[in-house]
Amino acid sequence: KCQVSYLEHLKMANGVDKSLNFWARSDVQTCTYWGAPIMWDGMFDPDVYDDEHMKRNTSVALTVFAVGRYIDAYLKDFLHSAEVFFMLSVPVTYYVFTDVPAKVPDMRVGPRRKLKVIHVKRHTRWQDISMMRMKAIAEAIESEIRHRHKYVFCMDVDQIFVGPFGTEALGDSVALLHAHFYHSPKIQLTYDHNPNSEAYMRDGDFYYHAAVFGGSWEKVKATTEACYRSIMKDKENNVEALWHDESHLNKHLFLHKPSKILSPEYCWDTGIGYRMDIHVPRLLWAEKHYKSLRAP
Ligand code: 2GW
Ligand code: MN
Repeated sequence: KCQVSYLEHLKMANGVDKSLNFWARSDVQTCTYWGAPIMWDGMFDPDVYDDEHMKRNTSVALTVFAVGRYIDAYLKDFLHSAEVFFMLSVPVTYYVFTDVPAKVPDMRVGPRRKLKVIHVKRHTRWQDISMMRMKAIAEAIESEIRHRHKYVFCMDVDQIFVGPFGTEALGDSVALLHAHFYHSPKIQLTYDHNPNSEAYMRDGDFYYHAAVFGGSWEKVKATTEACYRSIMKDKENNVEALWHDESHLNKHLFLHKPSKILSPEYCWDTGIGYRMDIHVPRLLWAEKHYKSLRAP
């Protein structure tokens, strides 16, 4: 399944990723044709990653948006579970973007962890709430995050950590395989198929889920800025990509290949049912209450 040779792997996997065992899993694809590891349980020793990142004094920013009804519906469970499972070996700052700072749970976080609240305005259309995250993240990286953290992860709030989501997930540019499409033939991938949109794609590598992406602050800044620019161009042209920011993210990551990919273990939907290749679910989709949450 791997299309690059043993030597090429060792050349391309830098630093701590050299410790990966690409052959530990024969049931799934563990690397891309451009040499990026696809992280499946069994391929890595989490302690090796923790030791290395502790040595390097790595610190991580985790951005999450909770606007309107999503504050009460999801934020508390997201943050509480992140305290138990998200990158416990390194300092972490949660950046919570919200329209009502007073409603952010007043919680005590672990000793090397911080919670910062950033006030954002609430867009009327939910599509804009989702898409405009790109702009707000880019601005927060520029004004604050880049001075404090080497890495940034950006996540949807409607999910719950249920297993270790550790430093093995860190990399220069990190994307996640969408749980619904990791076995799908390319023809079924829901890229944007409208040639008038900036997100238009005729071909792709994988279908990435916008619920989790990350990387060095430089790469995440470049990615979020590029997506925001494309979103605004689409607005000028009166088009909207099929899956909003996710379509733009997929286009960007097709043109700028991620250096590390996370398996759907890192964002699993239990609605799919049992899958033999999902050994350790680490983050789960929370239940959607579309009727109440998406009502006008
Ligand atoms: C979004 C849709 C409908 C109604 C409300 C909202 C909404 C989203 C909201 O009222 N308040 C809010 O804070 N959000 C934020 O946007 C929140 O962080 C949420 O997790 C994120 C994306 O919306 P979500 O999770 O409802 O959309 P999904 O799970 O279908 O997300 C995928 O597709 C989106 C684009 O349509 C994004 O690309 C997202 O990253 C994908 O996971
Ligand atoms: Mn979501």
